[in-house]
Amino acid sequence: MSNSVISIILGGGAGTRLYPLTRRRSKPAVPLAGKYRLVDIPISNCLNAGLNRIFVLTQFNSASLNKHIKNTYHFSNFDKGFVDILAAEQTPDNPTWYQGTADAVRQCLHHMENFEFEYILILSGDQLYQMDFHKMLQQHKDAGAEISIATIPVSAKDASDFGILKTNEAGAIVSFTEKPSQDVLPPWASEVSDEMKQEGRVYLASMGIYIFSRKVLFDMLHDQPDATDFGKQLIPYAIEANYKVFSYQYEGYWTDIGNIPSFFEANIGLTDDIPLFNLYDESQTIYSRARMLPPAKISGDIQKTMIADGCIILASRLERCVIGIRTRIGKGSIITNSYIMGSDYYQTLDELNRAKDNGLPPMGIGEDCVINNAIIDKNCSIGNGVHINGGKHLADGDFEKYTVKDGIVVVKKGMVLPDGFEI
Ligand code: ADQ
Ligand code: ADP
Repeated sequence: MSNSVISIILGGGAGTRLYPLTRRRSKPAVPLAGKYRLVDIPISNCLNAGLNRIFVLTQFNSASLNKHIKNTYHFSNFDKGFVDILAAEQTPDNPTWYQGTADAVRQCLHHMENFEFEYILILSGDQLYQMDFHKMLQQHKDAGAEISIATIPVSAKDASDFGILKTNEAGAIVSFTEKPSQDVLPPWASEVSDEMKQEGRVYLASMGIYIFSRKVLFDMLHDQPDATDFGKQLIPYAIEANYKVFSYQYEGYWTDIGNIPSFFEANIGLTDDIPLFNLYDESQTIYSRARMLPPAKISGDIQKTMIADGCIILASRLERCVIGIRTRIGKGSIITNSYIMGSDYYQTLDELNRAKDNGLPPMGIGEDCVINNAIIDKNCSIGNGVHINGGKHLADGDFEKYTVKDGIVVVKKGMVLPDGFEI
């Protein structure tokens, strides 16, 4: 099957929804679950289905993304696999900047022309899920589809965030509306399983995961030069023009992680007793960079917390936290409901002494800190006795060292919060 499919991962537009995590890096490179990056999710889903020819389309060519891809995904000379980044390098005013999802794919088609393949699988770069693309491709072939869209039932509350569609008995999509407002929703309800009905999930939403037969995609992108987005223009056009567009219905765990609240929830959700997203399933491995770090060394009262390799933790208490690689936490600190991303390197003794001489705290989290409802980006130096109390009582805002979004405090990468700093 791998010879018949090319996969494209849409790695993100301007990246404003995940700001400030995307301040200095492209969205696919945002660290996830303590040791992964966002792009590892769609890439792993592809690799687990035997699809190993992958392009990642991104608006920014960040050093961290390049380095991560280069150091993580190696293929033998014999199986022709690759993960290649295709970045639009110009500014938003420049016409060659990707104008939208369909435009991004259109601008990159020439990179694909010379490959042998029959199908293109198009994926979003900001979703958390484990899906078997094998089954979707099989259904695409069996149904004689030209386009397949993965769909999932959602509730009325969520429906306005998605492309909503209706199918006939054969599963062919007969109508589609991108992000309908709440007042026009009711007629868009579909027949769904009893389980979904009980949960009020009666609207079939596009997951933004598409399979196109090769010629159909090339023809459509060529014939519709003004179509810049799949959801807004190309998919509605395909249905209107009577292309064979089918729904592939999925009912497993799938969530958007494209904004700060959903990204935060998805990470903290991993600390549940039985998380909805299973990192421990060997048949659906999530791949990431092998880093050769030492085991984590831990003291303290640790409840429902994931701790990555290379951490040194002396905290008083950690609860519902995700602690990323190489995190150092000092004595007496209490951290709850927080994602600490960790560090890219360990400071040397020289660096530590220099920081001390300059009155700066070492990298990591100091002693006697209290942190709740926060994301601490990588390489931050949090001094002793720092208090960060995130929650709905805080108004949204963007400050020099941190941003508040929906009550979640995000400390920007590499920031220094001096002893006693309070948020
Ligand atoms: P959205 O997610 O709102 O809806 P969009 O903003 O187009 O659609 O993003 C889709 C994916 O493409 C995201 O991963 C995004 O980061 C990436 N992307 C956006 N612009 C890009 C660009 N210029 N270059 C590269 N990548 C870019 C879509 C569909 C809906 C569907 C939802 C499901 O339009 O119909 O319901 O996905 O999440
Ligand atoms: P991010 O993970 O936040 O996207 P990057 O990967 O772009 O960050 O940048 C951090 C990189 O810097 C890491 O890959 C790390 O190997 C490298 N690095 C190593 N040593 C140092 C150092 N002493 N100071 C800064 N960066 C370092």
